[in-house]
Amino acid sequence: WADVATLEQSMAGRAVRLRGAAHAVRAVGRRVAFVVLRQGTSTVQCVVAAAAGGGDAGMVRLAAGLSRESVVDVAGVVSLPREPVHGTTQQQVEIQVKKLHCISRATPNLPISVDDAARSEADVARAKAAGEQLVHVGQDKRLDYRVIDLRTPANQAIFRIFRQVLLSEGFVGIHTPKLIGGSSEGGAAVFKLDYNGQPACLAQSPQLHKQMAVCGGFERVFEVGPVFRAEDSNTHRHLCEFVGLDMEMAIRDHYFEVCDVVDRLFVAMFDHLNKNCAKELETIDRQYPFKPLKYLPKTLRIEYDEGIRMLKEAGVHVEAMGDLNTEAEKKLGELVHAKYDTDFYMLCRYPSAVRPFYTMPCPDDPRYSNSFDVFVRGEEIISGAQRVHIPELLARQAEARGIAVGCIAAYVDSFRYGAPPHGGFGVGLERVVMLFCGLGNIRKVSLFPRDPRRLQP
Ligand code: ATP
Ligand code: AMO
Repeated sequence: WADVATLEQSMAGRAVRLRGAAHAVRAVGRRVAFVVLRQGTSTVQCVVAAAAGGGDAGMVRLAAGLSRESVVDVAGVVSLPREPVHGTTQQQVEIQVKKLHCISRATPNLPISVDDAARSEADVARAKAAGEQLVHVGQDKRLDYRVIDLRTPANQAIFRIFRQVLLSEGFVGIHTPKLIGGSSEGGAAVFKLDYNGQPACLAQSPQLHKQMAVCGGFERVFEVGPVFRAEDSNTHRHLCEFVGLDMEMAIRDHYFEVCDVVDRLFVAMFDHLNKNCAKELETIDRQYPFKPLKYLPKTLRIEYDEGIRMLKEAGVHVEAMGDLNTEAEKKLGELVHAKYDTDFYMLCRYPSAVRPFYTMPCPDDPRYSNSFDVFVRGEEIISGAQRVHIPELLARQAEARGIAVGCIAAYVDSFRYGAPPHGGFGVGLERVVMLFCGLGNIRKVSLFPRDPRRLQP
């Protein structure tokens, strides 16, 4: 079996077998049919021709009758096209087909076509201005028929990037339970369920268990897994189920050791994407144009107070010692971009009052905390902090926020048996991809999005 993506002109004359989707089918009379075969983001034109004796007329008929998106096998010989191939995803070779089999026939009345779903809004607008009729498929319809929508080149590229790059810094992969006894973040946004007669919920984060793993002697742990949030309103960046990358590590001197991992992980990831995924990024840019992300070799770190000062100077009303709302965060992103020429930065030393109960207060001023958020283009992708490893302080902080210590007793107790100072962070991976590629809506980067209204497909 050969891959469409690796076909090249030097392979001319070689026999290959390919399996792919019939992206387009065109018959020319009864003697020739062209089938554009697609695998992932690549396509190749297959030529099905009847031999002079008419022996292969049946194969031409079969090809001409293929419905789009049917899965087909072809066996044939690589040849050079008569003219250079147009179209950005199509290979500069053709396949002269000797054998053709239809493996799975798609219904001839597809609810949406891949080409229609793949059209950029700019293309549709241009066609409309020129008086042409181009089908535009809205987002809801695309999500209803996600299995077809996922076949668009931009989606294929988005989900190839998604799984890449994890650090090789001695972190151990763990799996924490997703059925837990209560909220892990202290908020109300949990999906409740019945656990054989006990109240339970879907984990809002691996927070408590990743910390307990560090208490269990694993110095550095990470998890990539589902995170459940019963969000009650529709935004472009909230899902009810998303993929979280969480890490937790013992620290020696300062919580900046955790921030240093953010530096190494994300700068390496952005470099890797730009260097090794240029083709995928170009493909995404073709349908959803975006400006390349600006980032510095070492992440810019600004203190919360400095961020507040910048916003106030720009005339933005912000509450002293309060959380930043979405609008203020966006504005700060613009101010930081203008001043420091970066779209990627970290805001440190948040007020303790706006952080979860497990966050370590600053040793020099407990009104502030050893915590940070990281932003891409003015939107949050990461929250992180040093944690409280002193059980008495942890219990006090939980109570002060109205959390019954009885419900998290096992967690608090795990710090009574010797616990190293530690910290970590959580990243929303859909947000990273959405913001790196300037995609504007988290639904575009979630394979099967679960938003406050959508539970299908
Ligand atoms: P997290 O909740 O995980 O910390 P986040 O990005 O949701 O991450 P929040 O601190 O919850 O950040 O919210 C930041 C701001 O985003 C809020 O001040 C609010 O303006 C806005 N926001 C958060 N959740 C919603 C929502 N469900 N609907 C509308 N706006 C929201
Ligand atoms: P937080 O609640 O900020 O922190 O979540 C961490 C990151 O997860 C992403 N995120 C979301 N993505 C999509 N849809 C949502 N509804 C959603 N909510 C959050 C964001 C956010 O930065 N336990 C801490 C992390 C830690 O301190 O280690 C936590 O869960 O990108």
